Amino acid sequence: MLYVPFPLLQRASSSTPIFHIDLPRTLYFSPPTATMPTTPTTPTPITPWWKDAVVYQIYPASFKDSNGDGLGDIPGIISKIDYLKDLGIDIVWISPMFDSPQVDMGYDISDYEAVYPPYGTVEDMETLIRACHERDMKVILDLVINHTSDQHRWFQESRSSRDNPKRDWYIWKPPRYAEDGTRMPPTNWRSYFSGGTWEWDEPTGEYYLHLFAKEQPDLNWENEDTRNAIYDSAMRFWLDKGVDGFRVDTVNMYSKGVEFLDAPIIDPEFYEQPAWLYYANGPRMHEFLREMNDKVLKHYDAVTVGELPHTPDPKKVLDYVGASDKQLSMVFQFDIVDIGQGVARKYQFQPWKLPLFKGIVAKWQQFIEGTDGWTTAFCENHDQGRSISRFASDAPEYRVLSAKMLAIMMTALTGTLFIYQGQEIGMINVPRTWPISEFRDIESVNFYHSIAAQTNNDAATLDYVMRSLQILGRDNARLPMQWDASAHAGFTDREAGAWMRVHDRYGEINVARQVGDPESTWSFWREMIRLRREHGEVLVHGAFEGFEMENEETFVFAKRGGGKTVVVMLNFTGEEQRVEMPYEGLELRVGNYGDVEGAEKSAVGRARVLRPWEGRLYMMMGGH
Ligand code: TEU
Repeated sequence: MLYVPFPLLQRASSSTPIFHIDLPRTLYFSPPTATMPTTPTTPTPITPWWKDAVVYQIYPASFKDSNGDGLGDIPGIISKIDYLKDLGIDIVWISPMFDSPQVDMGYDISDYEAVYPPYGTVEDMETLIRACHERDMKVILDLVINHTSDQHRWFQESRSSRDNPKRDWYIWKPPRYAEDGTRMPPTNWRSYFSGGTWEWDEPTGEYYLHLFAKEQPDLNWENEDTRNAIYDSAMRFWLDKGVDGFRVDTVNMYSKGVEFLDAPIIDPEFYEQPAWLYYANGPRMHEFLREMNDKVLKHYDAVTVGELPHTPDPKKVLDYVGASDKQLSMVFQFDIVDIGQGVARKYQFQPWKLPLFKGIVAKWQQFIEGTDGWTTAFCENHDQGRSISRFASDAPEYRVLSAKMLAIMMTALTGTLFIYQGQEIGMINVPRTWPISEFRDIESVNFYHSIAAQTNNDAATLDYVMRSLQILGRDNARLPMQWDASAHAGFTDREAGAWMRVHDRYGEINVARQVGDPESTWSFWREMIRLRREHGEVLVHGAFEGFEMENEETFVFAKRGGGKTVVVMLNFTGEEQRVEMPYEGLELRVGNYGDVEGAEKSAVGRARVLRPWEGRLYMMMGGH
């Protein structure tokens, strides 16, 4: 193995930028391809505005605090719009900023038409929307309509009595009784945040359903009045204020079906069992989404990206994203972010090998080929560990290389590209040493305590839980954004610091340090976004082909489209690896080692040697 210390690599890299792209920043449309006839015989379909877009997700609590209370806010976001524009972002997605008791960080909404006061006001949101539109950027919000907060007035009414007109807006069921007369919930379903999905309501003598926290009761989509109220309050209210679409939370769980059956036992140590088979992708799901489009979305040309867990079958995914069926613009299929999760319990980390990862990427790249569906390219969000720590290496000598290697991969993938805040500077997971008391997420904290109770605080089991949380825990993505090396990473002026601990290594990994540095992860992402835009017909829209898919060390794939061919070679190890160039006549355009000229010197025929965590992108104008 050839080991080159990282600082040497940095110095060795050429001082002239490796990119020579200076295109006008016109967005949203693919440039016409070379093969496109000048006088088409059939009308050329216009690419929707959102396909070529690069989306940036903001988690309001952790992005930027403007008023020194330790919590991010909307004026803080507004102050960073130019930062996002500069990076090359087209669409800003704001995670929930609605009024909420914050049991699940705002995914428990008590009023769709109000903003959580510590984040700001509806007027602040209007200013934010305007600020984005003035810069040719779009804004999408989170649409959380599987459930509300138990503090929402709809639920308050629903639980007030069995004959309240809104009783049927939520899912209420009578108890079952065991043979000995013990009261039992209607099913054995496990909620996402540990424990069961049914909460007993003593005053009215029934259980209500909550797939997530007990403070997040599920809405009853079977009731037409409920659906119409959702369309008005959660959707039209904001579309009328100018938002350009939605990321649709848990988009496949609204139709629960009519039968409520016990789930099979796969985790015998608990009564409650994973039950998504019974509540995901239910019988009326597509009907509901068509209705939502027909009644609301189509009147606004709004984009939707649905969150689609528990759906491994490409045919089923296509049922949601076929353009002619007018349901969703695209979805986040979960295979890539589920990597490493346990089957019966999410936070029971399972080691995995690269062919699994490659197979997943290939599958969700290729499933739309020959169809009218569309896909997404993403590997991070607010529910996931950081990609460098999960899929590459966050060791000090490899962190930057890993970040850039993954940036090459992500920006070369077909579909709409989503970047999560901090990904552009290579933020990494929390250190292994952080105890559970530093974690804030209801899912992680509840899981830890449920296992502690069930094992009587068994040290080895809890250590494994902590290891799993350190890799997969949602809090990894929720640490305050690292703006600079000053106190609290420049996220807040509050003396006591942010609402959640900042990462120990913010001094090395922060925006201020990277923005002016042409060798930084941030600059690399920016240039890759520009390259993606310049070659959208192959990078955003091209056909994907994978090579040596069983190889456990490297990932080589090609993209073809618009008369262009691209080959991407990625080394997922800390050692040198030999790979084969699948096509001839390609030129090296980008490399994460920066030495584009030097990198090809060692090439012999088709053989190439990739250095640790090296990523390269080759290109040829003219297809095969
Ligand atoms: O997540 C829904 C979801 O389906 C889960 O996979 C989620 O990723 C979670 O980690 C459960 O293990 C959405 C939001 O993204 C999440 O933040 C919310 O907590 C959840 O809905 C409830 O609204």
